[in-house]
Parts: sequence; C-alpha cells; structure tokens
Amino acid sequence: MAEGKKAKDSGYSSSQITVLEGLEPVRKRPGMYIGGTGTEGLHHLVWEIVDNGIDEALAGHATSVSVKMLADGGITVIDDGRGIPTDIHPKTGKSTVETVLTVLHAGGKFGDGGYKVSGGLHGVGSSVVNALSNKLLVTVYRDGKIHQQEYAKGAPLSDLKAIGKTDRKGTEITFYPDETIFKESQKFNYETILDRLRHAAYLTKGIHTSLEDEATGRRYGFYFEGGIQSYVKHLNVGKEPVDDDIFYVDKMIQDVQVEVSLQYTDAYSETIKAFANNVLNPDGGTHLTGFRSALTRVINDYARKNGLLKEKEENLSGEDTREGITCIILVKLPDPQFEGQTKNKLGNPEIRGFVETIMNEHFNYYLEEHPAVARKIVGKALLAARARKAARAARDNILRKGVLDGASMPGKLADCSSKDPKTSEIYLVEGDSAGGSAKSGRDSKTQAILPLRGKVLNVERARLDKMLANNEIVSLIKALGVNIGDSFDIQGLRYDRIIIMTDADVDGSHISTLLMTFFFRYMKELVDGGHVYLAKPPLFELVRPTRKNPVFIYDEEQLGVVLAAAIAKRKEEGSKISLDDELHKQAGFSEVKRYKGLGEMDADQLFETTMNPEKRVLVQVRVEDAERSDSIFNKLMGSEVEPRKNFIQTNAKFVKDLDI
Ligand code: 0RA
Repeated sequence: MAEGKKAKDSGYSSSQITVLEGLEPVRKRPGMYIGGTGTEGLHHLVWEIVDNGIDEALAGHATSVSVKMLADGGITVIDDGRGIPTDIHPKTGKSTVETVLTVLHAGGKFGDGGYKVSGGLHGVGSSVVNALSNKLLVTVYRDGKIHQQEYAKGAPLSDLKAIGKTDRKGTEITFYPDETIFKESQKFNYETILDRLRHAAYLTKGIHTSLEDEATGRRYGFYFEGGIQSYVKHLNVGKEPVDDDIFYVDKMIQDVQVEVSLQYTDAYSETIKAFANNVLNPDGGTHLTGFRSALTRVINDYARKNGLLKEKEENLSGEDTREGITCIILVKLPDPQFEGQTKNKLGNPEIRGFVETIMNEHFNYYLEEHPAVARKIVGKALLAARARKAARAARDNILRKGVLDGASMPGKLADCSSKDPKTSEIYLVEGDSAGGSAKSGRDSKTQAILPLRGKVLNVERARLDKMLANNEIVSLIKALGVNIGDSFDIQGLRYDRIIIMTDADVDGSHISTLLMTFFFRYMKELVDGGHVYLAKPPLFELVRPTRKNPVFIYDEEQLGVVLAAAIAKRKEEGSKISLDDELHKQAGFSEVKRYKGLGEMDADQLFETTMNPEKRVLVQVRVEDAERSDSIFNKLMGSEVEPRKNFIQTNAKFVKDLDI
C-alpha cells in the first residue's frame, strides 16, 4: 500500500461499470486483445487475471495472489481482494460477476480509488480470458458467502449460484485455454509465470505472490519487504556495490506516487528501469527525464558544496553521474499516457516535475545523511569524467595517428581479394596456429582471416582508452572498418559476415563470449544487423577403415543419428555385425576421433568442415532480449567468478540456430 494513499472505500457500486460490447470480437480476432495466439498470447491470459489481483492489492484490498498450474492443463488464480460483486448489475440485469466476465471492457472508471496495472482495474480483461477459454470457473468469497459460476467459451452455463458460507474474501478463477484458438500450444511455462510473479512482488510492496505446478510439485513464493529496494539488490547480484546501503524514497505528490531506489556498483554501465503502474517503459519517458536531471544536479551540487569538485573544474555530465548505477523508478498515476511508436514511453508531462522535485529533495538528504556513500558516488562520477576525457584524448590521439584508419590494415590480417563487402566475410580465429591453417585453407577471394592471440581484453571491465591500447582490439576495429564509439559507422563495414571461430572447449567459449560482449557493447548495430556469427567446428570425426571419406559430426545428437542410420543400412546390406562391438564399429567405422581444437585439423579439413560456405554450419548471434543478455554479460564479465563459470558451459543461450 502506498504511503499516503490510504485504503479507502471508494463507494463503488455496480452501476459504475461501463458496459460496452459482447465477446464475439474477441474470439474472431484474439490477437487484437492478447497480442497473438502463440505462447505469449497464452500467458497473456494469466497476466490479465493476475493483474486484477494485483490491482486489488494496489488499491489496498488484497495481500496475496497465487497461481496454480493444474495437472489437467488448467490454471487457477486466487486473490484475497474484495471479490467481484455478486449483486445484480443495473445495466445488464445480470450479476456483476457475470457482467465482468461476459462484457468486453466492463470496468470501473479511473479516479475511483485505484491505479490500474496494464490489464485493468475491476476485472477488465477477465472477459477476454473467458472468451478464449473452453471452460472457466469463477468462485467469489464475499460478504460471508461463496458464489460460483461456470462458463464455456465465454457463455455462462448457469446463473451465479450461492454454494456456501465463508469467512474468506477474494476471487478464484480457474480456466482452460481453448485449443482451437491456441493451436500452437496450451502449455503454461513455470519459469515465465514465476518471473512475472517475482516482478509483481518487487513492484507492489507488501504483496505475496506464489506459484505451484501440480504436475511436478514445484512451488515458489515471493514477498519482498523492501519492494523495489529488493529489486535493486537482485539486479546487483554478481556486481560489487560501492556501499551496501540502498537509497529509497516513496512519496506522493497530488495523486501520483513516486518510488525510487538506487545503488551504485563498480560496473561501468547503467541499469535504470522506469515503470508506470507496474508496467516497464523500455523507452523511458517523463519519469526517467525528471530522475536524470535531478540526479545530475544533486550530485554536482553536493560535489561543489563539499569541495570534491574544484571551482574551475567543469560540471560532471549526466552520463558520468550514472556510471555504475542500478535504479528502479516506479510511478503510480491515475491516467497514464504512453507515447512513441510502440507505446513504450510515459508521456504525462507533470510526472517529470514530480519525480524531479522528489529526487532533488530526498536524494540530497540521502547524500547529506550518508557522507561515506556520497563520497564514493561522487568519486566514481569524477573517475568516470576523467576516464571519459582520457578516452576521448586517447581516441583523438589514435585517430590522429591513423591507427584506426582503414588505410592501414593490421599486419596479421590475411585479407580477401574481393573489395565488395556483400560477398566478403572475415573469420576471427583463436590462436596463431589455427589462424595459419585457416589462412592456407580459405577461399582467398571472399574469406579474410584475422588471428587473435590469447584472451581478448575483458571489454566489460575495461574502458575505451584501455581497449584502444590493446593490439588485438585495434586490429579488429581496423579490419572491420567501422571505427568505434561516437565515430562508429556501419557504412564502413568491410565484411558482411563476421565469423567467430574458436575451439569447442571452455577457453574457446570464453573467447567467443568476450568477442560477443565486445560487439554487443561497442558495435551493437553489427549484432542487430545480423552480421555476427559463430562458426561451428565438428566435435567428432568418424574414421573409416579405408581412411577415406571420413564423416564429420557437429554435436552429440547427430552422432547418435548417424551411427543408428549406418547400422541400419549395414543390417539391410547383410553385413556381419557383432553386437558386442562398440557402436561405431557396428556402424562400420574404425574410430571416433574427438576434436578438441581447431589446430587438430589440417588446412583442407578445416575448410571442408568449418569454412566451406556450401557445407558449414554457422550460428547467428542475436540479442534476443536486451535485458537478459545484459544480465548474462554482467554475470560473465562481472567480478564474481562462479556465475561466470556456470554460464560458459551453456553459452548458446542467446544465440539462435541458423543453418547456412
Ligand atoms: C468489479 C468491481 C470490483 C472488483 C472487481 C470487479 C474484481 C475483479 C477481479 C478479477 C480477479 N480478481 C478480482 N477482484 C476484484 C470492486 C468491488 C467493490 O467495490 O467491492
């Protein structure tokens, strides 16, 4: 419950529900209401009902929302809110329960005592779920009574019936998604729902959320005493905070609640998430703008007042003050307006001033009350400012010397003869020896080779100036021809495909991860544009007794398939097969050779297995989900070693298979 926002009885009556239309449009064009009919749309059904429970909590009437995935494919959502009113609705002549569940857009108006989450206050969206479910059972606990009603594809099977007495309150809805609508799958995902419930618990102080999977017995619950403060803590797992203390403010201005929590870490990037009514605004908006101006101002004022910034020194830039920050901004307002093409940006102009005012005052108090933390924050911003200047000077210097100019190609680069980027590709190869094989095996017309020695600098932890002092990085930037930082220009790209080729072992995955991090952080356009690939060298060679025409195998699964097929074929041909033999012998091969490194192959083999455009397998690197990869990169590149180790074994998570 928001401080200052007292739970109040809004005097809600059934007549305040606006009745709009029937449910046919929902079944006809489900995508219009839930975004699509794939797994995302399927889960949208759960969010609609869960959000109604969260709205009850936001309005101060509920303390918990629990979800149960039923073994029979249904799902139950229970909240302990007011319960949907059971009285007769004056406009429809039916119970309010039935009205909420069968009339599209039935919902209370804003300003009657609550904020709404995306789905909507007073059960807006429940009718959509009902329309798209084979079966829906609603049970309401309210005024000492239990009422129940069942529906099929949105139509009531009977009237709302009183079935017993209770001292509970709240709403329980069980539904079964219609498989004729959700053709792809009707299977709910435990992790997806859990993630949503975790976030709901972070963003709604005092609420308990929980999930149970009946089929597997898994269950998990969330309650965060600190709300968004706990969220900040969670985001900083794997990073080193400058201080354990976390800033937190929760204030009302007029009818708007502003909550902000932040903590600085030793990271160089910034993580700021801005929400309006519990919905993330990936493109920010007025709340973020207000926050940023206040932060820059408060830190500069504090630094000046305390002599940390000398009179003749220029102000810290906004970017400097945000380096290493992890921050959650959450505003709750009665009538949020969203802007931009994707409606991802909060537009209400008054919010900027509200957030700015609250931050100016309370972040300033915080710094004054926590001088040790304040000094660390200012110190970090000063370092950022110095590094920014040093990096600029270093880059200018390097640019002046022409180090990054395309005119002087790095000595180690074996360029291709084609000068047309569309038909050119570059292999970034781990180590000089594999680099040598790649150079002699390649198609020199279209394939360039750049061998990279050792572990490329850990770019997440290094600044641009340090990076530009690293030979491997400079060679890479020069070879690609796109420059870096502010001067990055994709027009200069000299190769359409940038292919990372490393050994299929832990060191190899580490090196490819470092390179992907580099591209992600400093040349994201290359990743977005689908220019970055991972080469997939074979893991095994099946050797024939004749030693001719070996078969190359790229993963364990393929090994099984190929051996099984070969055995079947030999059986058909009537070959003598001894079942005591190892599988590869039964399949007619003399040996299974396991490749650990690229260096084990000669130039021809390397070309045939990994570089020949007709036969090779490439995996395109995609940034599927900025947030996810960001956290992955933090785990990988952060100061903690354990999370890094765990990831490296399964590093294909953020790349999507693509056979070329
Ligand atoms: C209509 C009016 C009121 C609450 C709700 C619907 C409501 C809907 C759902 C759906 C899931 N959980 C829900 N909880 C409540 C306001 C009730 C009042 O003023 O007493």
